[in-house]
Amino acid sequence: MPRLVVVSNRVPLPSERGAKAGGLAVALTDALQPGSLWFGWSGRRSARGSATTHMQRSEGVTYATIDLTESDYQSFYVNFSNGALWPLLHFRLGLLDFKSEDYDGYRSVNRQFAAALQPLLRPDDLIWVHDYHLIPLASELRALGVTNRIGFFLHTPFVPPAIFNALPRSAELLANLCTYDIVGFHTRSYHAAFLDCVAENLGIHPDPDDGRFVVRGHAVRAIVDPIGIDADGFAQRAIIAANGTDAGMLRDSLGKGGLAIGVDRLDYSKGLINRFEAIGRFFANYPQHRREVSFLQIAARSREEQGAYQRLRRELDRIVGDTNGRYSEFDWTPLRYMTRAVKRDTLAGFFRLSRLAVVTPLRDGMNLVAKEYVAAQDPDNPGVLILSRFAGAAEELTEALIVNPYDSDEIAEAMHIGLAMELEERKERWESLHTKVAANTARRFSTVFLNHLGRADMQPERPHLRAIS
Ligand code: GDG
Repeated sequence: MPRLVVVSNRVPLPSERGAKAGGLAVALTDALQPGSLWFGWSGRRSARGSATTHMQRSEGVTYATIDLTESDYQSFYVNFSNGALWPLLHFRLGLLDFKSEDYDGYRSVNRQFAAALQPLLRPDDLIWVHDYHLIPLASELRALGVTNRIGFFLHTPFVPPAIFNALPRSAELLANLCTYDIVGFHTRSYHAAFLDCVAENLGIHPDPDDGRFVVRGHAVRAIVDPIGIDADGFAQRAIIAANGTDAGMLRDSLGKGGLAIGVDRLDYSKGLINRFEAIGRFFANYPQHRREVSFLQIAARSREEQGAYQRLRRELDRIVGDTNGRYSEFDWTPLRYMTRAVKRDTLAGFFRLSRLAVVTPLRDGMNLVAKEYVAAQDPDNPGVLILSRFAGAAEELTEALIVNPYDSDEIAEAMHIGLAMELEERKERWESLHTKVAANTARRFSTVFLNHLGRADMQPERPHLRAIS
């Protein structure tokens, strides 16, 4: 069996797990059989940068990491990846900040990744690259003579050509994506947007259903492979944690009132400003819910070095103050807001306690919180999921209350409807949602991707490999 080599910007080292398990680490747990290799950035900045590769083994998996210099970190990670690509891929052209020197840094770090990874590779390794930080990695590996099958999965949305082409150097990035053997997306609409970019920019018209096309003699296949979660495992955590100390303290603090919850990284793509405005509208338009329900928003801080995130935080602080000032009673706070991460088990327990989850990103590749909330519910008394139509998860989770995240009144109304919903309807909706969340697991996600990647060399057109080998 070929060895799996996972490459991602940040490697979740075993020593760092616990407080904050990211979606990627959780989704790949099953795929990472003993013997696999996970390669990427250590999360450290040092003067030596990528000169040394640090090796660590845990439970049979090898973790290989490199450091970045401060200037590479700024240009590659902060500026180009998160200051240009992230807003672009979330339809936020107004926030796109492109500088050619940052793009050069992005290319340079991808070259460093390739140079450090290449000596660790074996001829039959399957290489699976993750996310927008590493779009050029396959091109850089090919330039070093690597002939392995290489797949890429994009965790964000993909955008139509009219948006994609706004990014200077988008043509190079599209060409880079077309050097992978398999390119995976969460949803049919991102897949279609990518194929539209290929059609418009390269003049190649891929079959929209099977996503196969050939660029300069190289066969590429674009696939739809929605990421999932380990629903049973998460449900177990939720059952235990709902009876634990943290959930008990939260329950006590609510008195007779109910709980609504939001959990997101503190990111402008998550629609927090609109959501907080909706919470104000909710208490204004439906005063019968004052005192009856409290909203808990957990928004772990992220990317704090960027101006857009600092401005977002200031604005959220302002709205929380305004909402609580307006509606609080001396013994009731409508909107509880914390910007620290909480433990994953605690989160699972809080989900189980909550009568509503409000998941309203303006754009989101998938959104795992929506799936985790469904998994955590008590089948005999499930809560209601309110979900943005612009989360990838909305393509699957159609029995949620689907809202336009820009419409605060619609979100407020959905909260009212959700709280008033009869048990029978809640159960019906939840059962359909749960069937999907339980079927579309993290294991299925990686198995589907790796099956496609494993078969990639069965495609007839791979002349570049013959030319190199
Ligand atoms: C990207 C894409 C796509 C959140 N706060 C805490 C915490 N979390 C956990 C959640 C969930 C994960 O982090 C977040 O995953 P999301 O999918 O919601 O969002 P992104 O971080 O933006 O992830 C996204 C994903 O990649 C996978 O492809 O779905 O669209 O943007 O698991 O529960 N975990 C803990 N404490 C917190 O405070 N422990």
